[in-house]
Amino acid sequence: MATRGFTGRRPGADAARRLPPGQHETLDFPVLAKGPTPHVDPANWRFSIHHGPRPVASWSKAEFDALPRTTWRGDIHCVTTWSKFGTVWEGVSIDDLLGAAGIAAPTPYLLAQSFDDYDTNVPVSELLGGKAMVATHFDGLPLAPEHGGPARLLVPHLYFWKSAKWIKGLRFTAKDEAGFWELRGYHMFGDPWREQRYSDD
Ligand SMILES: Nc1nc2c(c(=O)[nH]1)N[C@H]1C(S)=C(S)[C@@H](COP(=O)(O)O)O[C@H]1N2
Ligand SMILES: [Mo]
Repeated sequence: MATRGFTGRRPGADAARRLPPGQHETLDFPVLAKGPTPHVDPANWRFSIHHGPRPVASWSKAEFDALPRTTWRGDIHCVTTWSKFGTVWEGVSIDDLLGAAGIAAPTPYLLAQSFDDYDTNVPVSELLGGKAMVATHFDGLPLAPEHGGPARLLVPHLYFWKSAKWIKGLRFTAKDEAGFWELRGYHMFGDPWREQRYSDD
């Protein structure tokens, strides 16, 4: 633990074990997005699930806030090579979301869709079993707008572009359909431990 946090030096044993290949630790929380932070008013916010074009379930902010809550602590990894250790997130797990909707996943794939016309594809199996949530809080505070507030997807075991900020819903798709960055050369799956940065990795 002694060398944790001393950036610019060789990582200590703990950091080395926690860092996927080609990554380094950062103590900041960098902000990255394809465009400016969209204005998302929590009063009008709705979260919806679609199966293809068909609406399946939808929640207002108040309804969403009444769903069962989950906390997750761990490390996140951005494809631009920073990793951040020991982040703490709170929100609604995808398991609890589907449970509240009263459905089982109707297809093996989905697109997370955002208010800034961003989307990203994730296999449903990577979101279930407590592996992902729609996060509303970071480090005990409501998620800041630049980090995706009021709510973002959190899929911490995949590169962070899969964690769609300003999320408005999930759309189940029959096939694995490429999202915004996946259409622009990024990997369809994005496992940091297998260094799946670009489509041919
Ligand atoms: N809606 C939306 N979500 C997004 C993005 C975006 O442009 N729009 N960028 C992605 C990328 S490329 C990264 S690395 C992370 C950055 O999250 P952060 O700004 O909280 O660090 O958000 C991801 N989620
Ligand atoms: Mo990114």
